[in-house]
Amino acid sequence: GHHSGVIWFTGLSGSGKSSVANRVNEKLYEKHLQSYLLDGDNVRHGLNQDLGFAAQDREENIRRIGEVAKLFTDSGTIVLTAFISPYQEDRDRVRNLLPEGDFIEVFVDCPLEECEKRDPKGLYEKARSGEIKGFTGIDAPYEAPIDPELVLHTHERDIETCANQVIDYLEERGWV
Ligand code: GGZ
Repeated sequence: GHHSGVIWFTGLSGSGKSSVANRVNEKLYEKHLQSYLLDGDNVRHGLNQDLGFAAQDREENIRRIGEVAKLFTDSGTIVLTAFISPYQEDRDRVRNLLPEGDFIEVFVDCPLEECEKRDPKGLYEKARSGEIKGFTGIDAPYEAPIDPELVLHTHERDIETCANQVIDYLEERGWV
């Protein structure tokens, strides 16, 4: 059978959250499952365009995303989210919003040095030079998940392998 719930990807900028989440979303589509991906492109530019990157803004960002994700699950949709979500407390709050077992925390574990080397948008360079202040991993915190359901090593495995790891886990859990 199929189950609705939230697959919550967390990790540094450039860790590969969006890439893996997009690939998982495609694979769910191929399995004829209803799924939806929430990410910076469709949330930070719309619903949350009033929010920046101060700690309080990030908290509110994650709170709203959690509420939206919950609404989507009410419609029977599997929700994937791809946000840095740097605070354990904020992630736990979303977990506690949902019925037990409906929240899968996926730690996209990529070393900072690798994210910085990738620097697809040149943001790390700007953070190092002080042009951007409060950048996660440089001068703002990232709290790695304490007890995530899944850990993906995106610096050692390709996107396809990581996406399959998520799908395998969903099969184990009986979501797909
Ligand atoms: C972290 C920032 C910042 C700061 C802009 N810190 O690589 P990106 O560009 O596409 O991903 C980052 C994105 C992070 O937004 P989130 O909504 O995921 O963050 S949080 O969950 O912490 O609320 C990066 C860009 O926005 N960006 N300034 N200061 N990332």
